[in-house]
Amino acid sequence: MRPLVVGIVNVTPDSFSDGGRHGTTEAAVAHALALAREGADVLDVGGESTRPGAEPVPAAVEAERVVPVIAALRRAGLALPVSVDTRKASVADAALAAGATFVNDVSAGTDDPDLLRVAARHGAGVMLMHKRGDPRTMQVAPRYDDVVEDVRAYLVERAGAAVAAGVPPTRVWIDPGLGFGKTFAHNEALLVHLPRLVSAGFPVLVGASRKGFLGAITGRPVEGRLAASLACVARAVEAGAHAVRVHDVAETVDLVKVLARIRPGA
Ligand code: PMM
Repeated sequence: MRPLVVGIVNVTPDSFSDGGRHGTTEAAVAHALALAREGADVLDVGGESTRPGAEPVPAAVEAERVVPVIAALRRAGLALPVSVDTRKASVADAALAAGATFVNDVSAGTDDPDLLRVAARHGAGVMLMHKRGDPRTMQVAPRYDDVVEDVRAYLVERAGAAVAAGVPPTRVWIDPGLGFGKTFAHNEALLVHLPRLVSAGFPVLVGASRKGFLGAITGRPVEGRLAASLACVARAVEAGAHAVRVHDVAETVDLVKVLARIRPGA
């Protein structure tokens, strides 16, 4: 099976890679529908930037950004699964009521103790990401004993918490959280050893799209990192990832379609 392509719909004025161009509901909806036409399997709608250095957003502001977008997508007849990228139970609750089917939480249910229960009550899936610290401070000298083992153990523990809260195990995805409290070397190690995360037994989601470590390798600014991002998608596919979270949906869909045909055993 080819991995799922999760298209990123940032509804934030300060998103690092689209600079707020989709800051209005209408623009975000149009962008989301375009990603659906390009072949996205899931749309991930987020109203709080979690890039390094970003300030937290109040729940009411975040909900005002994402809920109208999700509601409008359902009104437009969108049938794809939609995830809401939030760390807050109240935002998740409103987004799920408006038609989202997954909660993508970069804090893996640790920032808000109610979030996993809210997801379970709605029958939603969860995407649980590893991060170290919060966006304001996470890139200050992150250290691990063994980054791959630390991330794997954390995600297995958090997946257990989601299952204990009532989320069906097949709907619990885990994500190494590239760029979240990690040096460039940590990100590279997590990609090299991705099969160890896959062997944990939960579907693995990988988000490398346009991230800073790709700029460090290639010397390119955010808008020039498509090929670098696709290289990470190819690595994620090879390692057995279940899904990839990307900005460039059309190119990623082409890549995974072709790879699915030309790999040994395809
Ligand atoms: N990265 C960002 C935001 N949310 N969620 C998951 N599950 N995994 C990620 O890697 C991830 C995320 C930051 O990137 P963006 O600002 O381009 O969305």
